[in-house]
Amino acid sequence: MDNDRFLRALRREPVDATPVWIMRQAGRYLPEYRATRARAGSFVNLCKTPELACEVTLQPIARFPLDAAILFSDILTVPDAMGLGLSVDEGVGPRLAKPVRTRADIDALGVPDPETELRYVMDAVRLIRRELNGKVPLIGFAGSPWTLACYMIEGEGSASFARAKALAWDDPATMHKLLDIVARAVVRYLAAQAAAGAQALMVFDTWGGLLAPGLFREFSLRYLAQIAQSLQSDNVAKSIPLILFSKGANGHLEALADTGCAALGLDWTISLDDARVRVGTRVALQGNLDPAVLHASPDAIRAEVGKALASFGPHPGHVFNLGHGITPDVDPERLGVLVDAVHELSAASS
Ligand code: 1CP
Repeated sequence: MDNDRFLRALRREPVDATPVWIMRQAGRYLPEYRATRARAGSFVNLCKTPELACEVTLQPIARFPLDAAILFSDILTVPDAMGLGLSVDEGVGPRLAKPVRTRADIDALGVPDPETELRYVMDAVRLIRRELNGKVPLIGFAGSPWTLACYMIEGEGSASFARAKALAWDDPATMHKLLDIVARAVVRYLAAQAAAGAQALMVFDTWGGLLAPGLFREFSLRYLAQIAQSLQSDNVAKSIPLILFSKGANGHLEALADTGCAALGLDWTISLDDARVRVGTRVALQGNLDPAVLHASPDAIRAEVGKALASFGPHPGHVFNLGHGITPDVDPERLGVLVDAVHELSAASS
């Protein structure tokens, strides 16, 4: 591995400069991404064609000195493989043709075999590893059971996912049945990505923060812990660092750190020093600038990077990132300013 800063930081080992990667670093803010997506014909085709998924994974790595690549795919490939039918239309967002609404719908679900129904993802992981040729590590990922269940029930994005919450309140046993099968699907999927060559794994619990504390523990945290534990009994995945990102769930950082994961992703509503004091040295931390900082001037971006590095302080175990994904309206040059600032300012202070 030419550059192992990211993996060292996840193990809380000293590094020469703080590693940085960006959620959604391959995406619509890059003209080269928009060109490949147009060639693919649709977002789903892009995900399902390993050569094209590999191409867009590598685009941000070619442009910026990022310290990790993330598999180009989507969390909704798993519901798609479970038979729900994913489409992503320009300007509309993801949609599932056959959402699950009844106990019978949920009883009919099975755990997909990653090397058949999700073979295109495993082929993409193998191809990306070959093309990266040791330049930077590759991150594999999946959605959390709660976040996937939100989309599986609703059939599309939502501000509140009220239909999913209503199922949790009205029929908790059925909700648990759904979360359990999705959790088992996610474990198999992540273990298969590790076997195919992913060098770190991340679980996106994007909608965990929509849940009140009791509901979060019962319907989100429990399944994140189940995933962390199950991966520990997989021969390959047990040695691969796991990052959990529960957006908006800062009230639960200690409990998330106790799941056995290697690192926690943080959104921008908590400072890195507060988070570090709360979780101690149990886990590394990944984050956490407000993505909107990329609309500010280069000077302001550098200043905010400096403040975040100072907030984390001179300790091992920081992976720099935004607190959520980069948005399509960002000028790519601003991301270059951020990445350079992370390396320069952290190297100067270490
Ligand atoms: O039109 C397009 O090109 C589609 C836009 C797009 C992109 C670039 C979607 C549809 N997905 C992706 C890629 C993607 N999705 C990655 C790629 C790797 C990277 O560079 O980071 C990853 C990790 C995801 C994960 C994902 N998909 C999440 C979790 C992370 C997060 O941002 O919170 C979620 C919630 C989704 C669902 C989804 N897929 C696409 C969109 C626009 C959304 C969000 C929909 C909503 O707001 O509910």
